[in-house]
Amino acid sequence: MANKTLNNLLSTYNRVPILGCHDALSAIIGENAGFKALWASSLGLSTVQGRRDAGELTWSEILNLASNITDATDIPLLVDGDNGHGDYNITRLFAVKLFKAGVSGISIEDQLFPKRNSFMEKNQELEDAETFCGKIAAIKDSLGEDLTVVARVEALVVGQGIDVALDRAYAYVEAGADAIIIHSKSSDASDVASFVQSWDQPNPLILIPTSYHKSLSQYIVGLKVGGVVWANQMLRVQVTALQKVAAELLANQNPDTLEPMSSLKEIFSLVGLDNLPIEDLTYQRRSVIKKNHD
Ligand code: SPV
Ligand code: MG
Repeated sequence: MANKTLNNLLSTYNRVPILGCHDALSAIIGENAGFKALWASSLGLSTVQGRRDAGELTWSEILNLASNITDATDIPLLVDGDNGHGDYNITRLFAVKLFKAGVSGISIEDQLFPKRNSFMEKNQELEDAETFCGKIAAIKDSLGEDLTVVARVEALVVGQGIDVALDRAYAYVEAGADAIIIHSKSSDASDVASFVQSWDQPNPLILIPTSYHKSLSQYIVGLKVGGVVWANQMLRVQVTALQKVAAELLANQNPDTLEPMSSLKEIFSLVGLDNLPIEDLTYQRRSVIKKNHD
């Protein structure tokens, strides 16, 4: 068992909803809404930096972005660590730094460097299982129970079958993975559902139903799943909203047409700016207690 809080959540097999966030603000909003865990999406983190989800953010940039999230929230953060951003040594270093930044878990996926977003047209290549197992073991040997290691299986994404996916998942658990993400870019959830039905290990499974959420509903009852990551809906809705605002402001120069819109008071309260006046009173000129020196 690794990071207890995240593992406890996943081990209830309650299909814990995990919110994909892309910065501290989206993470705060998720926590306030009641989510019990967060996913720092590589797609989200990259896109809000104007980068492509193809390994263009370095691991140290991701570390900084992830620490903005852990500083701002109190619920467990699972960081999408792509393929570890290098060999076992770099992957381990990245994981150790994430742990020190307050991250609860890292997900690494069995794609060759440089990674490509799973939804890109061209299939990416898988890393050989032995090399990938070395990355898992290196993290576990350094961090043991402190960090949850989630191994993400991309076999279905590249068109390999359930048997390959299962073989890989068993090997990753043997190497020390605490949980498995079985990913798919299909709109049909049947392969993912078969994988879940065949899985006989205690290590929880996590799903990311970006493309197959509609189809999943017919299988989900009875599926033993630890967590469900809603990876990029916050990002996508934000983009639509921002595009609409930009177009309307340019066209109308009238913010009233944008209502409902968060008040400044609400913006202040999201990050605690409204606490500052009382903090100013307490700390800005702290009264000095005079000692009696006689
Ligand atoms: C991410 O959020 O970056 C993911 C999930 O890896 S997905 O984009 O759905 O593959
Ligand atoms: Mg990703």
